[in-house]
Amino acid sequence: MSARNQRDGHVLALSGGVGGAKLALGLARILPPGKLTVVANTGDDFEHLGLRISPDLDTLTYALAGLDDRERGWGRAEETWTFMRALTSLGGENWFQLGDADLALHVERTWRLRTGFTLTEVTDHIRRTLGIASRLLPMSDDPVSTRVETDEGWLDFQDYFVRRRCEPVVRKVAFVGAERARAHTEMLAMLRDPALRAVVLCPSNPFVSIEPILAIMGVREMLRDCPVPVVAVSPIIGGKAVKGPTAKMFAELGLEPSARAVAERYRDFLDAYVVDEADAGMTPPEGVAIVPEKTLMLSLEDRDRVARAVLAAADAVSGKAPDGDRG
Ligand code: FO1
Repeated sequence: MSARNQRDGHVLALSGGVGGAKLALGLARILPPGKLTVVANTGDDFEHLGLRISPDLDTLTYALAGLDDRERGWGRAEETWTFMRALTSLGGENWFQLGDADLALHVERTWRLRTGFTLTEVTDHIRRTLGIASRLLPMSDDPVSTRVETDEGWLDFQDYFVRRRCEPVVRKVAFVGAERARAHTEMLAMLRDPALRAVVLCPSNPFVSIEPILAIMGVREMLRDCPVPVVAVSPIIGGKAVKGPTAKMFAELGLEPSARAVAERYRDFLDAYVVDEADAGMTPPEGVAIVPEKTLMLSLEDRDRVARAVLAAADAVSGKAPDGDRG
């Protein structure tokens, strides 16, 4: 089959970690196997205790493999913590929790990267061994590091997010390396492929999960010229971020923490915007269709429902009648 046919009806999703992974799983569950490619933010990646850690790729991997810890939102279910206890007793840095099974993933990735595999190759190897049908790609194989300027100076993202628990006041967010990084070729090819069904922005933090992807050369421009519908799900419900520091960051960056404020940041390429019913009354940016839905995703059924609403919104924009088997 030519690449074009293979991509007929294919969906490309852009995602960060926790919130985005819920929708990515919903999309994977309702689409035919292999019809979903998820591009993950790698701005959160960092080296810790000599290990190469890619938190958003990990969260997406575990969610798509059904191995994720639903309460925590990150890391593996049924985890044990012998390594962390032993590390602590050795006086090691224990602010970043690494479960025993999770540790195996970081060791395997670090070893494979060190022997010369790319992050794309390592990610593909891991998702295949875990039986994940969807493709999972880093936004780039080049390093991009999200850093936040706070009232205590510049901090690496995990330092701010985990070690300091988002307490410092954020003034600016920067994506170091984004201007030099090469966007993943698969992502670029998909962004200009009219055979695609939709491009989906998952409900992740716009500042530190979605915008690192958009900051890479060419990505935002290609989204603007995308030949297929671009649909986003709001990460904010009724002025409160579902999880994580999104609403606090909005306030500290002087932006109203609302579904509308997020839509404004995507207005130059967005076709449709799935918002919670609590935000159904918002005035959309010019040319953006608003789709009210119950967007809080706690159960698997919630994930499926929101995924269906996203695809229905995309089909409505492209005027495709959603036939049965299209999920
Ligand atoms: N988040 C935390 O709040 N505390 C942790 O100790 C922690 C450990 C961790 C280990 C592996 C991993 O893949 C993710 C982990 N996360 C932890 C989550 C991670 O920091 C965030 O999910 C993303 O960076 C933000 O999207």
